[in-house]
Amino acid sequence: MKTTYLRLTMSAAAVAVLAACGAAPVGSVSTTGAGTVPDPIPQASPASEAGLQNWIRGFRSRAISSGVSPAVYDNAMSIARYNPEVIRLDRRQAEFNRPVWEYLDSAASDSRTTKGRGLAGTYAGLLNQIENRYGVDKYIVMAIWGMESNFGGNRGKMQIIPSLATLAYDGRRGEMFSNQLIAALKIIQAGDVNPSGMLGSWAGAMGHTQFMPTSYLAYAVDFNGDGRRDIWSDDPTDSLASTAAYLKRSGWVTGLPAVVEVRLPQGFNYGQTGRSNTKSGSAWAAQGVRAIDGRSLPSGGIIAPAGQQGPAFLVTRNFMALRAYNASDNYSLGVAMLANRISGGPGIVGSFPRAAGSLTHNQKEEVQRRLNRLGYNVGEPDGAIGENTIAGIKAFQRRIGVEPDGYANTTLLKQLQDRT
Ligand SMILES: [Ca+2]
Repeated sequence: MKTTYLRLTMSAAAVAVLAACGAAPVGSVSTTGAGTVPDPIPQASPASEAGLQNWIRGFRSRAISSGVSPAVYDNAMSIARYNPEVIRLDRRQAEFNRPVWEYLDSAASDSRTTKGRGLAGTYAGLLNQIENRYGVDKYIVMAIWGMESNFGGNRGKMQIIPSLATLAYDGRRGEMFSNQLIAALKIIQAGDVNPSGMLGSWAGAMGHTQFMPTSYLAYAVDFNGDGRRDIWSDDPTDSLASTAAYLKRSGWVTGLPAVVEVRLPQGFNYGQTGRSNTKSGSAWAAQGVRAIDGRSLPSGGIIAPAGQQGPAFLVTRNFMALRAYNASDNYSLGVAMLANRISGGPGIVGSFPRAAGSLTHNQKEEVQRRLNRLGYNVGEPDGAIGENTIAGIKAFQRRIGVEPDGYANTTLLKQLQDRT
């Protein structure tokens, strides 16, 4: 994984699984919000549907020899339909990159932080119980919840069995998805969920923290003791505890920060950067490396994801545990920064080498808020400048008599601030 740029993130547990399989992450998982009503499966060609049904008949003996009962197989696979949408998503060239700061702006945005702080209060008792049981920082668990499904708001509404069957039959990575399909069938067999209620994102990631079926089998827990490991319900209890269990099993060390933002001394040799080039905290300190907040340094490696013009971070063993969840430095950094902000911290203190005049994610949200306040109705602020926002900007620009180029930059923000 390059450190300066990142792929558009897909569900974390899914990436971990794909990485474990030696496959590249496949890009954004588009989900359409939580709920119990699954998205309808689009119409497939008769040949594709017949091909899948034939494949299902052939796959039966393998599933049964893997431990799935014939009755569970036949019942669950009776809802499998060829889903051309998942094939389209799987084949999409989704590796368009964006600068690390844009990713981190979005990961630890004001709106996500505010929502996370509110929910950290709502679920304070539960979060403390989970932290006590697993020894994993509750704000890290909150941050993963925020990153994976916007705190449960985007858990995915596609039926997992049809998606995985389609991907196993016709996907680029049939063997990996075949294994996920067998794992999904075992989850159904264990009685945790029924086939039609097993919903998630297009590539099989499920629940509040987007577990792939194999991750679920390995790590999911029944924290509320009702006999089911239920990551699909609106109640996030089992999902959040399962996430903590996953990190604990991935080597999380209680009380150790995952990331410490540092200031590097003049003349620092950047050849030493890299998460795997670990040194003791005192060895880094002897070179003049200092934590931004002045605390003593733990051992770890130093990463500078935007090079010497940007901020630097000391990353520890717990950063590696986050990478076990999703094998991306930027994802892990985003989780750590969102956790920092939800807990009341400042987020990243250093500044990235942004192009002059460009807006941060939070400033883009501010543009949208101010446009709404002026009556342009650009929708709920999300920091993504889309068609509605551009139309609103142009209308505003026409009103104030400047060139209506629809571009959101610091000049535009200033013009809005002056009028709202
Ligand atoms: Ca439960």
